[in-house]
Amino acid sequence: MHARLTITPDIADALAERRPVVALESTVISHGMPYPKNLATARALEAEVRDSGAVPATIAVMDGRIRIGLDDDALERLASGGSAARKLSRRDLPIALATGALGATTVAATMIAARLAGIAVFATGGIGGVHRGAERSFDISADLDELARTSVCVVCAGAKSILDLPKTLEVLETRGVPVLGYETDEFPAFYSRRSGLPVDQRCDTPAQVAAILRAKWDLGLEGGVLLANPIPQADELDADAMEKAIAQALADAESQGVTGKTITPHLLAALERITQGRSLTANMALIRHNARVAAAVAIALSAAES
Ligand code: PSU
Ligand code: MN
Repeated sequence: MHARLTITPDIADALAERRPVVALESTVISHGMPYPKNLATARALEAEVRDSGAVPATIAVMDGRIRIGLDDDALERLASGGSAARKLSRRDLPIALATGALGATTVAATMIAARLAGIAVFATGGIGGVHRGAERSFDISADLDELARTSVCVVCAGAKSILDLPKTLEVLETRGVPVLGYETDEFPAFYSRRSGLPVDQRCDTPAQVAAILRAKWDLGLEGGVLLANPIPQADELDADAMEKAIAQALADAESQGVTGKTITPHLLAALERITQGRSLTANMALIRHNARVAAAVAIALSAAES
């Protein structure tokens, strides 16, 4: 085991026996949703993974250690603390470990931790990407660089259109990240199933996804694969109404001068207010769906390995 990791016994056993494990991030808990719905969601995600036949591994940083698997106390601490936890991306991990700060891991930092632990599949809600206006702000999430370099399959519901989706897909192409659609030909736009933008390959079964992961990593092509899984139809929000809500949230952030790592949490909270909680309900539904699909992929991958 890596010296900087603390892995719970159930996860360590599963990894040693090459049973399927699914990593889960913690920024969505601390910065993406309000307490106590975030705690309920974190627990529901673990249950989805378990009920689907894999072992959940929620990841965070506490007391100078990367924790792979959080017990009830740790989850509560993270969920109730809100933004008392630092939002950790690649650059922040060493600082949090050395200072002992409480830290929630973003997609980028969760990928790093999962890779160190030997976990190949990770479920989240939405990834960070190229922000609208990035040609002026240079705001491009470190999640994209991480996908380029760290060998983990990330299951998400696409990206919110608070981001510039065509530019996000361009960067993923440049950086060599395969973008797969789960039962879809289109890259989903988080609250909506469609964006009008194509994925590189549609996959209709977990085995098809696993075959692409195997092929990539067999070739020695380091780096992640993005599996985009659309929000379930019943939970989808109206695309035009969301576009208006997003425009309002962006204007609100701009007038308040919000930039850098605080912008994504700020926009998520603004959207929740503007949609009177409907964005939060949709977020909880899609992330649970992603946890189920990630478990199925982890099972297919471990079957292919044995
Ligand atoms: N997008 C969402 N919900 C989230 C995030 C992004 O729809 O919770 C979080 C994830 O943890 C993601 C991070 O990795 O925000 C990206 O932040 P930034 O754009 O600062 O890299
Ligand atoms: Mn950013």
